[in-house]
Amino acid sequence: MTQITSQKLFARAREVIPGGVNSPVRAYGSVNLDPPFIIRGRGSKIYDVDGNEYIDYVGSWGPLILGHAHPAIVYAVRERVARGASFGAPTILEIEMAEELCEALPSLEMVRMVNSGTEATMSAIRLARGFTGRKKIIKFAGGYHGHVDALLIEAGSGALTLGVPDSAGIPAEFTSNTLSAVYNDLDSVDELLMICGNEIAAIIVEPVAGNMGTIPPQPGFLEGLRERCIKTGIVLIFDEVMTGFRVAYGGAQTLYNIKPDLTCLGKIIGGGLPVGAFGGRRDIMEHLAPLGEVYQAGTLSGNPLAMAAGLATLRTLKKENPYPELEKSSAYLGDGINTLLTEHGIPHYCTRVGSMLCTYFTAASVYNYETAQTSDCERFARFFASMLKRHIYLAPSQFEAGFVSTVHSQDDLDLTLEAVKTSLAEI
Ligand code: HOZ
Repeated sequence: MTQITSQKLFARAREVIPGGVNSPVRAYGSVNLDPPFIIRGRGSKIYDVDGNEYIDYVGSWGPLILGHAHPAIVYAVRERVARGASFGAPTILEIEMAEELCEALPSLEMVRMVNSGTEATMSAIRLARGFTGRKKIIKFAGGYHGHVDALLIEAGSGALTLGVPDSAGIPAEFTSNTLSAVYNDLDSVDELLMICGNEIAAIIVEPVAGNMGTIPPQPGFLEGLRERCIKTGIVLIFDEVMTGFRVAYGGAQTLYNIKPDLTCLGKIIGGGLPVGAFGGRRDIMEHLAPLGEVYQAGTLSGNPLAMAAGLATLRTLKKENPYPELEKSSAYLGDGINTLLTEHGIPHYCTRVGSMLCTYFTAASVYNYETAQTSDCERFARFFASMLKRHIYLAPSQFEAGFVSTVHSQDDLDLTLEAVKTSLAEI
């Protein structure tokens, strides 16, 4: 019998899937390796077809704050699927989800479910345009809000990793109303407002930038955006796809005490199933069809399986309030990595907000797109390979965040730091 290996599967995948993957970063191009094919996950660990066990800090790129195959989520999904996977009709679960979200996030008065973060940001932008009657939007360089045509301008995440921040296939007309400002730089926003402030429908921002590594907002930045939007009638959109229920139960808006007008959510609220949501001020949300004139729809929106998995996750988080513990374990890991890098004399800049963290291989302080790009990506690739060899599974890109979950044990963290120590000696 021929042995199944990741290498063979990758070759087979490349025949029928472009690049062998369904999302570019997974191809491991920027770390010059072939990706392991994952067969299962449990708790803090994932397992590949080659028989390796890894301590996982990707957590499906954020949603798995409770780890893999959490019993409450497994139970909820099993129980739901046996009663039908999708109806394309209203269900109680959607109301329960909307109520949970509105209760958790101070700025949410109404919410609409969708199937991905991309759909959430795309729909929020359309709604902001419909509400204000204005065309232009501002995003930030290195910000990534999914692969929406109008938002793939100086984009982070996979686009930044692959060095193609502006995608082919998007006519210039589609992005001509998208303006790019500098993250953590209110002057850059003011310059745009001065030129065309009254044409701007929305400012969309990740309150903690999580797609150019992890970059916290500097004091005053989010407050400054809030003030300017109030003054000019611009809709402030927080993209909390990553930060929602991650940096605090109520998201970054609770952590920093700022109320956006609209919020985009995803990841954790689906407990590992495909999901997204956008919501906010009632007077804005009421412009959505069928109440209003802004059209938005989807057969699988509010899908019972995603709602069940998401509700199980949110209720577990609410009941157990793991955030103080998560802060401690993430600080232990983040500080440990920082100390080891200093001891090895390797230029670095470590960032962390709660259980999101990043290590940049640079001597510069990192606070925006330009400074993130000073990182030595070759050194990151060597570090990544060395960690993977030691069974630590990190995001295969310098420009993605790492995620600590509630089930990473002290042993996991110590083994990880041990692996960091050995890896640093090799790079
Ligand atoms: N760009 C995604 C994370 N920021 C990666 C998605 C994936 O490959 O699953």
